[in-house]
Amino acid sequence: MTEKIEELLRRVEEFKPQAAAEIEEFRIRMLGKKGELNALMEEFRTVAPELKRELGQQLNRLKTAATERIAALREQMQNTAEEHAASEEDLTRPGSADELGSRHPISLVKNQIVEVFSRLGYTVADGPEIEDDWHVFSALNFPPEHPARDMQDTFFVEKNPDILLRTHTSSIQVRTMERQKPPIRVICPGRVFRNEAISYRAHCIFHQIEGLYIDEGVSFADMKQSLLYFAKEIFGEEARIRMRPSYFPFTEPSAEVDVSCNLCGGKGCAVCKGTGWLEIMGCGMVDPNVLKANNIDPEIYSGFAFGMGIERIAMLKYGVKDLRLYFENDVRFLHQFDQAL
Ligand code: 2U9
Repeated sequence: MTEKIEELLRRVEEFKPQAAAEIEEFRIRMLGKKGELNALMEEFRTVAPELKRELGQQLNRLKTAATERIAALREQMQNTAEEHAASEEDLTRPGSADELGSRHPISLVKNQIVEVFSRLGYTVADGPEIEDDWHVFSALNFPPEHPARDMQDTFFVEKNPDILLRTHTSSIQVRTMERQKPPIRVICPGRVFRNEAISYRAHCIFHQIEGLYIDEGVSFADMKQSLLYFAKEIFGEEARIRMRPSYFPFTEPSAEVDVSCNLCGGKGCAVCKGTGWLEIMGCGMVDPNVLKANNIDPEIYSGFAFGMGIERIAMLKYGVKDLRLYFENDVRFLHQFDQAL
């Protein structure tokens, strides 16, 4: 009988249930009415009186061990089930939405401008940001001593006077003329670099968009009408433009273009500083020297070009007061353009 008790004790210790139902089965088999312990109790009645004391104690130990083990296993099983339930996703909860980004205002305005000119038959051209002197200065009629060629104004790569970061996107048009014969009608957006101190109104990196149209018989009147169309598309149907004489090495004659102030309708306000006009771009008829330098005969062809800072157009369109906001990528600034076109 002692051997049987010891064997049952071992089974109690080694019992490792996988599910709660197995514990209950085990309890019935061990402690139930027709279980192992009761069977031993029956046998106990028939043993010799001198063995009763010792065997009685052994039976009590077995009963206690089985009862305690069953209680401990039940508790353990309960805790595991609770932990499992807590770690499990509640599939009935609403999903957490991924936050959507928005287009950067510079991209928004660039896309709008490209769209306007593509309706006039322009195609988009691209080019490298690291350029050489020819494509940025020489092919564009910059004289050798022009201040833009100075270290003060231009970033040179490893102090090599021939390799530099483009200061305007005009180098893209020069590369277009190398590849393509007139008629040429391109719009060139891109990032440009100038050695300037950073402030609310200037940055060493900014974005330009430039256009070039070369064909036989292209006139100043064509340019004026194209730019008026552009101004109306970007600033509204009531927009008007005016041109003031200016100077650029690559165009002759050259002009600065103003648009009527879209805030006061031209009456004069704080934004247009009482003038009723806002400067938006520069333009001009391509200088014959530029055509010649790019193997285009100025006796046959003429053309116009224009250029504008995208940051400036976006400032005027959206009322952005500080240029630095475009580069900081503060989501509070960027999210204001969620609904913009
Ligand atoms: C070629 C020939 C002519 C591009 C032009 C401007 C006038 C101009 C400035 C506006 C503000 C640059 O961002 S800004 O600082 N640009 O005023 N740009 S005409 O003329 C060209 C370009 C390429 C072959």
